[in-house]
Amino acid sequence: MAILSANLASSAALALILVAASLCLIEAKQFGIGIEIGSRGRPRQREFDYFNLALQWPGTYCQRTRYCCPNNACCRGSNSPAVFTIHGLWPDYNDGSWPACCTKKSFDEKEISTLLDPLEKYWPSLSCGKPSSCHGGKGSFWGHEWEKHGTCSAPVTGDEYNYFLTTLNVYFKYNVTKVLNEAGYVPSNTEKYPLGGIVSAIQNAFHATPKLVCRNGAVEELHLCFYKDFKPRDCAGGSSSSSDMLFSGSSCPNYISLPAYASLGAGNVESEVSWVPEDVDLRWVDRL
Ligand code: U2P
Repeated sequence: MAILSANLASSAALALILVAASLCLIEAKQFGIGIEIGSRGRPRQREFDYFNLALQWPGTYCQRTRYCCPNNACCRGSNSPAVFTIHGLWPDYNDGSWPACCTKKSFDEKEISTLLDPLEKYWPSLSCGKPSSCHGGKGSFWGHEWEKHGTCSAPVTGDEYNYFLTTLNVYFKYNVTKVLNEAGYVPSNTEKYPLGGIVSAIQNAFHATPKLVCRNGAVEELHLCFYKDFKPRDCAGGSSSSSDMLFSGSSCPNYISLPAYASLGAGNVESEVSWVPEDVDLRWVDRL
């Protein structure tokens, strides 16, 4: 009898622990914390829903450049990029949140040494500032993107080399600059283009709706979204929303500009841009 009641007590305690554990998990999910407990008791990243290929428009970013240094692509003069360049490949959740800094793997530039040419051309930093790394300290733009987003993409994109290679391949396959140029949306410092026209051009080409981010009426970022097999999908949830609904909360007005790169200091004075050594910590000051 004593053994029976001891068994009953321990089963009840076990059931209580299991219920409490599953309640904790539900709560974590509801709050979008994105952390689950793995089989060995270690925190595990909640599976993300889709990829966001974030592109930046140098014509807009470079207008804010106040400091130059060798690795800031805004400072390349006539060789400065005239195409959308890569900001990052971000794993996202459908609720608008995202995981970040998912493993302890630090960035090692040696791992991507064979990709440096295309990375410098199509995934350059547009700033002299050094973004924070996930494990304290400051690092390169690529290091920041890998540690913050690449480590969370790893279940699909694998190691550092494959994260950068995959991102370049998706970028080349879905050439937004070409699509827009062919539809007549060419860089201009005088024209304004209808937001709906730009969105439609991309929808027609890729059969998915992008997200645009503007600053002072100019395109600053354009996001293309993908399922985890890299088939295009809408960036804003729901596939049948009209452009009007999708862009009602957008940072872009109905008519937007796609500024051409203007040599630094043009319109102002060349001396407004000062050159600084590579290792100075500007904390992204020229992006603010
Ligand atoms: O949008 C401002 C910054 O928030 C981060 N962001 C935004 C959307 C998203 O899906 N994922 C994400 O991380 C970006 O931070 P970064 O990668 O530049 O550190 C973005 O710049």
